[in-house]
Amino acid sequence: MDAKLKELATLIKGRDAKVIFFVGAGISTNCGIPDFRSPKTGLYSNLQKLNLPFPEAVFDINYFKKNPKAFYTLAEEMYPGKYLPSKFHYFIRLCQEKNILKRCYTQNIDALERVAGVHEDFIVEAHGSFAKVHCIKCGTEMDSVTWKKLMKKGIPRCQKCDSYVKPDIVFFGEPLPAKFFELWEKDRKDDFTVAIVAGTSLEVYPFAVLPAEISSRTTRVLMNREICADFEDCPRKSDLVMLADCDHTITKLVDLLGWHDDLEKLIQEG
Ligand code: CNA
Repeated sequence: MDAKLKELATLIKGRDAKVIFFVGAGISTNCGIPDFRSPKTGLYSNLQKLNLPFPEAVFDINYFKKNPKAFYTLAEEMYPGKYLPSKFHYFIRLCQEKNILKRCYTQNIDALERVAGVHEDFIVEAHGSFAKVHCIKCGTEMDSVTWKKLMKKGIPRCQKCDSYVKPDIVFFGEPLPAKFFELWEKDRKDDFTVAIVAGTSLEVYPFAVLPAEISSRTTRVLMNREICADFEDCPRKSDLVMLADCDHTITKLVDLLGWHDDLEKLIQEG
């Protein structure tokens, strides 16, 4: 691991370095937000109380149309504002401050990249966010203040047609935002210094294929508790696989980069 970290630090310190991130729920577990699939602590193993027919139903659009309660129970838990970013989120911000950040593709809906101060031009929220709320039938937008107020009283309904409303989080069975496809069409043709894949089981498509589509001239890095997807099935000789807590890995990396104080300053400033 140490040799790999040194190699990564050298790449990041190199001339005109550019870093691109592909992240998932694992970068937010240290913030107190459970991921989906970690055994015992993951959301899927804790969803019994919602009486779901299958765990993914909580984010299934057809299930939601009939029974929105499960999603709303979870939405209250995960609504942005309750949690603070992790070291990893602040490392993404630090890359922005050092002018080496190219993009951050995130599957997360917690918006913690934004909270950490990463500019929205760099962020692709592949599975949407809580930022906007729409009626699932007539498409009318509901402002988030009204939505939050209504949520306190029960399941919010459209004030125009009385159907259910939901935030623009991508459910199973719904298309990903156009921004995801537009930017990936450009980014996939580019060479980067490193692509850091972190905190994801890479089980949700189409996001899961992105690491396989990264240019062969870009060094891929996996910072995860477990090996997954293309890193396991089609490993590249240049891959740097670091199986550990991603905040732990980042702590060591910033020390090697000499950026420890810069990162702490960002965290202190919040
Ligand atoms: P997942 O399938 O739950 O996988 C998480 C991965 O992260 C697993 O491989 C874990 O081993 C690993 N992991 C967990 N904690 C750490 C850690 N501290 N350090 C390193 N690795 C860790 O989650 P994915 O993101 O891959 O699945 C995609 C889903 C999850 C998306 O649709 C998200 O919307 C959804 N999700 C998001 C959040 C959030 O916004 N924070 C939370 C839960 C689920």
